[in-house]
Amino acid sequence: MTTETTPRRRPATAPRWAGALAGLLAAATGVAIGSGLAALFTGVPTPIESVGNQFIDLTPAWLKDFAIEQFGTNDKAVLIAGTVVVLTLASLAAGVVGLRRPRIAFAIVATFGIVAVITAFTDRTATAQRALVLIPALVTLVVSLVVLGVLLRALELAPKPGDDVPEGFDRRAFMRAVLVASAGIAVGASVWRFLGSDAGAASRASVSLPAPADAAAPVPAGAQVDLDGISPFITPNSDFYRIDTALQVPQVPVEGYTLRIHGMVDQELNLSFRDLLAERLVERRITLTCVSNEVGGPLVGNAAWLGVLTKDLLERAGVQAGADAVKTTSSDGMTIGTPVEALLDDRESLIAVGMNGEPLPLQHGFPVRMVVPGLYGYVSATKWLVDIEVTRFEDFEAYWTPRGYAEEAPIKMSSRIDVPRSFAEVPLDNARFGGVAWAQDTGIERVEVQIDDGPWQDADLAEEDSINTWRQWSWTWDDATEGIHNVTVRATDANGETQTSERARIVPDGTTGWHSVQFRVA
Ligand SMILES: Nc1nc2c(c(=O)[nH]1)N[C@H]1C(S)=C(S)[C@@H](COP(=O)(O)O)O[C@H]1N2
Ligand SMILES: [Mo]
Repeated sequence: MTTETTPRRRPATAPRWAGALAGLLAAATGVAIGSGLAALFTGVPTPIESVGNQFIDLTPAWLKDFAIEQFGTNDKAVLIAGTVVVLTLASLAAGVVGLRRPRIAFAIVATFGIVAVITAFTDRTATAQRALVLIPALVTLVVSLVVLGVLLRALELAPKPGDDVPEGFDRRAFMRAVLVASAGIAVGASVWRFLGSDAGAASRASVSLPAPADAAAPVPAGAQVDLDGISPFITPNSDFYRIDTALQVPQVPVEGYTLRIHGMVDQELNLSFRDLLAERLVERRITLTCVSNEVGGPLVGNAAWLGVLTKDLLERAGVQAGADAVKTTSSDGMTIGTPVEALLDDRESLIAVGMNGEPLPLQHGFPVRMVVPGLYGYVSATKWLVDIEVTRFEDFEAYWTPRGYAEEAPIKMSSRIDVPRSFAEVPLDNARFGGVAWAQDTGIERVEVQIDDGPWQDADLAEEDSINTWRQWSWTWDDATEGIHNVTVRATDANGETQTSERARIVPDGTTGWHSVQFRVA
């Protein structure tokens, strides 16, 4: 009698595409079900978001500015897409390798799952309980491994009955598992997409803001230059630039919202959203600017903000001697440091609840944010604001400080050409130019333009709204000549300072230099 032995090592393997599919489905099922689960709760990021958030926090300043420059406000979509591409490639590869060496496949998939768990654990944006935040990541890890196991098993080559030559993989078992995994993906993705928590949006829809006790005066008629293509004096909320570290827009319902003011104060204050609305509300137009704005860039906008004067609240709390800073924290764990002086002096810094007549849009900080005239957003404009600690600069580091940015950063005077756009054609008989200039907290006194290497000529200034808002300018080139030309702009503030032509980079405290645009007169 002879003993038949089945070879231990599989002599041949199922086709590579089947292995690749197994890997991909394993990862996709895990991620989809984990994301569906996360979406059901408020303040629980999906595994991909947690990985992205960790990536954002590890991103050095130069890479962040490169990303903003390359992708503008799509930087977040690009980050998510990049994460998905890496995951897809790794899972395809894991599946192919898994045909021969299943352990390596499990190791690859487990590594990604563990990264998801770790990043969920450290995710500063999560506002739900940590245990709840970990569940989607753990589920992603387990589901991916199980699906991988089932699919690879079905791909093992079975011997022909009564023969030791392998017949092929178990096509039926494989197809069954593919169908089950696909159904899991569909369910997870649908829950994530359609049943996701929108607690912030729902809450916002229920908010109605009282009329301000002290409304902003109407915009002076002369503040808006009549010129096609110039930025509107008031930036509509939908066009307002958005910059933050939030991969998923924080959902902060007003129900249960508390703003805590504490630290070096005589009396700690805890204010609900309702308490804030009951304060003396003022409306002020203030031009917000991002430190990452390149010369001539779009990261600046002007809005009417409704809110409580920071001064009113801080004076009530009683700022103690020796405090020089305020550390503010958002619901998503972002921190910002602001000189306490800027919140107490008469520039009228705000704890804002409204933007251009509406509750703050979710992306712009609903329900509460800070707005400080004259300071770049990263040192003043905390969105989704929940905590104000009066302290000293030497006692803390705000989010961007260890990433290479200055601790204090007043907005640098700047001017921008809106018309013409780069390489636009300008009519010979109506060569009009225009744009905006800003020197918040000081005011713009003069704007000059230069054609090619010609003399500097005074532009017409639109009426000033306030020293905290940008000011429009326009200019007509009466003796325009055909051909390609260059226009450059520079501003002078109310102190008589003129913008320097010297180029400064974004890091550590904002750009300088003159904006130039090339165009053709025809
Ligand atoms: N919570 C939070 N607030 C934040 C930021 C952020 O990343 N998180 N970014 C700041 C920066 S860098 C800027 S320029 C302004 C931008 O405000 P906006 O998006 O409403 O234009 O918000 C500031 N407030
Ligand atoms: Mo910014």
